[in-house]
Amino acid sequence: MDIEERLVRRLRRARHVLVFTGAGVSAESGIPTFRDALTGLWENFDAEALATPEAFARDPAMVWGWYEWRRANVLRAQPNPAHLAIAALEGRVPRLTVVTQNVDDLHERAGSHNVLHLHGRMDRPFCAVCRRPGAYPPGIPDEPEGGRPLEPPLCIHCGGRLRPGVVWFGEMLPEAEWDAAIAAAESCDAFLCIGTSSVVQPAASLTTMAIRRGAITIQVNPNPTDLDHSVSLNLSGPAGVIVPALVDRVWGEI
Ligand code: BV8
Ligand code: ZN
Repeated sequence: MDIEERLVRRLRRARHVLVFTGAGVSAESGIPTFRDALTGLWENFDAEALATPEAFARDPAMVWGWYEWRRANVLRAQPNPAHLAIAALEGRVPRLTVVTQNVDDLHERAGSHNVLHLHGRMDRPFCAVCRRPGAYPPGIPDEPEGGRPLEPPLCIHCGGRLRPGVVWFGEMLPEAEWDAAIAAAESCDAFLCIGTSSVVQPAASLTTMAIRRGAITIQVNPNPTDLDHSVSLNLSGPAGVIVPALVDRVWGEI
């Protein structure tokens, strides 16, 4: 991988590396990105409109069906070389913090620990009324391609509807994870921004926090984003190719 030697040296000296990921890091695992056009039952919807408490209140079966279809995709997917390279970093840098906007568990299945999920996790449903945790039946839901409306299960404690364990638009981020992510962005000396369009706030502000404090910031994305001219280095290409090459080049063979 062709990176200036001075940047390689700065990365190797980093005491605290923060890896910040978005939906693009799971793209090569076959998971559509958040802003990829929706398909099937939801093709006339905009993800941002579906991922809201209002949409769930208006049509719980439409929203729950969408998450079940996505959850089936994730259960069938495998971590890709980008997830594996990020997990391999854990043993190679003095301190690593992984912060993700994704609601899948592919970082964990690749071997990463203590991943900070800013937007929740799809595998942790809870009751929309009493907020107690719910549980999915074991196995992969047998969702037809393109999905279907599906009534959410009811809470065993209060009879309320279960909802996906994600943060919807207009909802607050989980406080502990968000506070930890800010602390990491304020203290890291290297920041890898991988596979995100950087349009969703406040998550996207982590990159600008790192830039402001002078950390070396590297963006990995096959497409341009608003951060192209602010980061230290843009590596344009798919995460599954770029991230393993970057980790090998800087921190040794995976
Ligand atoms: C909040 C979980 C405080 C659900 C998600 C009006 C009222 C209220 C709030 C707002 C408002 N106006 C604006 C806001 C703020 C709002 C926001 O940012 N809106 C945006 C759209 C402008 N934010 C919020 O509401 C947040 N809460 O602000 O609370 C508050 C509360 C009340 C009132 C006021 C303020 C909550 C945001 C969380 C939303 N939930 N997900 C679910 O997943 O279903 S966000 C959703 O977007 C996903 O989590 C996704 O991860 C995230 C970010 O998107 P990306 O990950 O970047 O994915 P995207 O598809 O966009 O891009 C993929 C990228 O990958 C692309 O760049 C592509 O080029 C690249 N790529 C593709 N292939 C590859 C690749 N990269 C590498 N390799 C590849 N192979
Ligand atoms: Zn309940």
